[in-house]
Amino acid sequence: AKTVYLKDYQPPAFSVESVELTFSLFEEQCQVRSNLHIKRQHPGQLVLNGGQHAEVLRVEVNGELLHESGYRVSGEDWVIEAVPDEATLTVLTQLQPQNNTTLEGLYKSSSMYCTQCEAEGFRQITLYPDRPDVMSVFTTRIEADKALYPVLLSNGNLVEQGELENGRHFAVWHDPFRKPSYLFALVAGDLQHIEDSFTTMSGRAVTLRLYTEARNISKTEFAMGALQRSMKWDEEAYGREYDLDLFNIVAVDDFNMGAMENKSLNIFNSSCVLARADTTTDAGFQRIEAIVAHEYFHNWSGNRVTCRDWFQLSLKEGFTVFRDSQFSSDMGSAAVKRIEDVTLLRTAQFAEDAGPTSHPVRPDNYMEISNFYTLTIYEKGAEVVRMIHTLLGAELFRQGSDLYFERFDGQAVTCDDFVRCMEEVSGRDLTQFMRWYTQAGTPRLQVTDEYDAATGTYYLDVRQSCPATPGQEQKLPFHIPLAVGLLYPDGTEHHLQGDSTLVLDVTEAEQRFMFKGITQRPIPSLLRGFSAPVKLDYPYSREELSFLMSHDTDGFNRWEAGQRLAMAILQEQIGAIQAGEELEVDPALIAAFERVLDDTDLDYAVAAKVLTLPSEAYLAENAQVIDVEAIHQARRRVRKVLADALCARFRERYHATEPDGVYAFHGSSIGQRALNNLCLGYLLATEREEALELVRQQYAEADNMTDSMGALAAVVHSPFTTVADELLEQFYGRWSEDALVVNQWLSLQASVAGEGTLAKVQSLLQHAAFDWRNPNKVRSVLGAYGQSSVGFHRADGAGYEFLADQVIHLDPMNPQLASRMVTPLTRWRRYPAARQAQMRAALERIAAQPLSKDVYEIVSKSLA
Ligand code: B3K
Ligand code: ZN
Repeated sequence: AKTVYLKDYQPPAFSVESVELTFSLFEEQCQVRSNLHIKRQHPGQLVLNGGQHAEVLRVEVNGELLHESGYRVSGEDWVIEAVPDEATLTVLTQLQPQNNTTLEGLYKSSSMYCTQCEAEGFRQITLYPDRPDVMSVFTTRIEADKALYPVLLSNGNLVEQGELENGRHFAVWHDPFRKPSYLFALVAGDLQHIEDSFTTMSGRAVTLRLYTEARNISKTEFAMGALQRSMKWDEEAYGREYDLDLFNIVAVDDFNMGAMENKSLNIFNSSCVLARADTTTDAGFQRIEAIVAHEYFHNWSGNRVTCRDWFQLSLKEGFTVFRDSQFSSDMGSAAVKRIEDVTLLRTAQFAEDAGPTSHPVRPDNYMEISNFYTLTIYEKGAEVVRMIHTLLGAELFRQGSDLYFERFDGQAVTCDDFVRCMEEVSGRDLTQFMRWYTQAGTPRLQVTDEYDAATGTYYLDVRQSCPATPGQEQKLPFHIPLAVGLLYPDGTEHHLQGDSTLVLDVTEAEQRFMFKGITQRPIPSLLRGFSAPVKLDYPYSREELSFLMSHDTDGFNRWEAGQRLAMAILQEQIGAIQAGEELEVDPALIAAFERVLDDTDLDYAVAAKVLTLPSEAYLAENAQVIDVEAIHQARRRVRKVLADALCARFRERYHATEPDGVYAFHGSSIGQRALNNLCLGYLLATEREEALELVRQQYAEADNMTDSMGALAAVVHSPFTTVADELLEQFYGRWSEDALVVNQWLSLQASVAGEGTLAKVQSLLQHAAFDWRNPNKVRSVLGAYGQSSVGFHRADGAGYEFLADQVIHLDPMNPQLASRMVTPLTRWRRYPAARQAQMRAALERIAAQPLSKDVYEIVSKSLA
């Protein structure tokens, strides 16, 4: 497969001033006629991209059939040799959406047609300069059978509709905003909708519609509210107003990603938009609210201002994730949101950054761009924007974003353009900061300190480094905002330049910071709020961590101190298990947990986070060599010790926080349920029968999915397998008609860390509820299985063999999805030698197959 390089970027020779598309949809085939009005901008050839799903029937230039001598085909691209500087091109293609299982381009999901064009799906519909820096005005005519497809949607405004012969009808949509082809969308189906409205800050009345198949209409209300909240928030927080009279959201069942921000016609994976209290957990609601916001925010950060090329993907994704995380913070608990974001980053993104597919926030090469919709582009990209926000402060950051949107409205730009706006408004030099965009890998900060009582001076010595990553042996120092506070042993805080938190600019490989007027040796609170995506070492004693857990004024760092304490204790247990020794679990952890359980003033949701031990994935990420069994056993053991020691406390807190009345999705009751379910989990970890009774009772009485799932998950992950099987069966019996609930049921079973999981997963693939064509099902089973700890990492290597077989099976159907499923195997270098060999063998077996570009890129990079 060919590699594309950032350094080879050339602006397009031709612009497309406007484009008219006509889709004639029939059951056996669809025809697409496209008229492109092109105009020369630069010297060079006209390149039209094509794809294997679009059969080209005819190409005309200014109404004349294009002769064979007039073009050459290179791969799937058409290079048109002789074309006037201004011309109209007509392209006729034929598609078979019903056979398109890649879910890219135009395809069928259930009974509806829909499109997914980002990044390079539009070329699967028609020949087109399918690159984000070609922006055009689209007019789209759709013709289809009226009975089967009463609803016909595309971007912009509906300008015409009417009847045709043979029971067919048509609709014409016009989008006045210039946009790249990746933002084009079309939907045709038998859909119901709900409607509401939003009045923008300048008084424009916007009609909001949410479309689904009839059976899902009762799950649409929450997303509609989330959309309205997002529209309001973007006006208040960023001054961004919606720009058309209509905004549509459509839910589809078969979708490779979460959702897509097509101009005025967002298309969502049904799992990321449909919600109801009895079918959706609190976490599910929160995720939906965040994704609705994310896609809506793209209207400015992505659509009005888009990316020049796909290397700049984080320009829109990093910024938009940052924006949606600010929104979620404002809607709920800021501390909890930060803890969740950092948890995801430190487990999944750090692991990616330490693996064979590690890449910078702005990559400089790729084979298949679909492989670059990664945690690094999204989550680390958001952290990079967040650091700019920290360095500039909220006010200057807002000025910078205003300047960015104003200056580049209607353009396709780069990450440098974004950062330059931030430099201009602030007068800060962000040249060194740009290394966050170009250097991959997670930097490490090693901090030590010194206190000179005689002069009242305190020193922090900071040393930074960054491991080598593929293609980048040496790293230059990063510009790292390090937020610090200093606490005295009595719990008071030293004020640094009038504030409790000071942001240090770490820019050198080794740097000393000096603080004067320090009256006693302080305990440093470092990297407050996780001010940079780095690994931080400081030789904290367990006493200091316990102290920070109670006294730090930074909510994030109070949680972090608890995590560090638990990590230290878990890591020594792992060591003991490896040495075949018994080691007492440090009572400091029990005491710390007890204090949290006794603190009834502490926010429930925060308490639930503090009482959650670092995950096996996080322990693995922090291990030199990942010993899956030892990690699993150590965490189980510590959990059991905590549960036994604090059993009465957990029972008290469980009963004390009975949720009040009927289910409501709002802050305090979300926290209550989180804490209740956490306590229930610990109670069951004692393995006492009485805990099992509580589980049964909660399961039987629950009026919402959070509590049903809380009970079910607790027992499924426990040794009480008979009860687990009984409840699983009951659950399926109740929900077998609801695919989104069944997916939760599938993934719960596939994620069990146990010997029996492989056999279970094999049987789930044969279950009536499973469907290879539906990515949510595949993710629920294979994706969850890859995360099942000792369930997947079996000593006999059968988990790896199995996953390789499934990837080989899936790749011809859906390369994008197959490529995602390979991820757990790519991390082979982190495991002991025997596992390495087994994982490599599985990868080599995949590599020996004829593969899609997607899977080939991931597998070949992993074996390199
Ligand atoms: N921009 C889309 C991602 C599309 C991925 C295509 N392979 C979703 C989002 O980030 O909002
Ligand atoms: Zn996005």
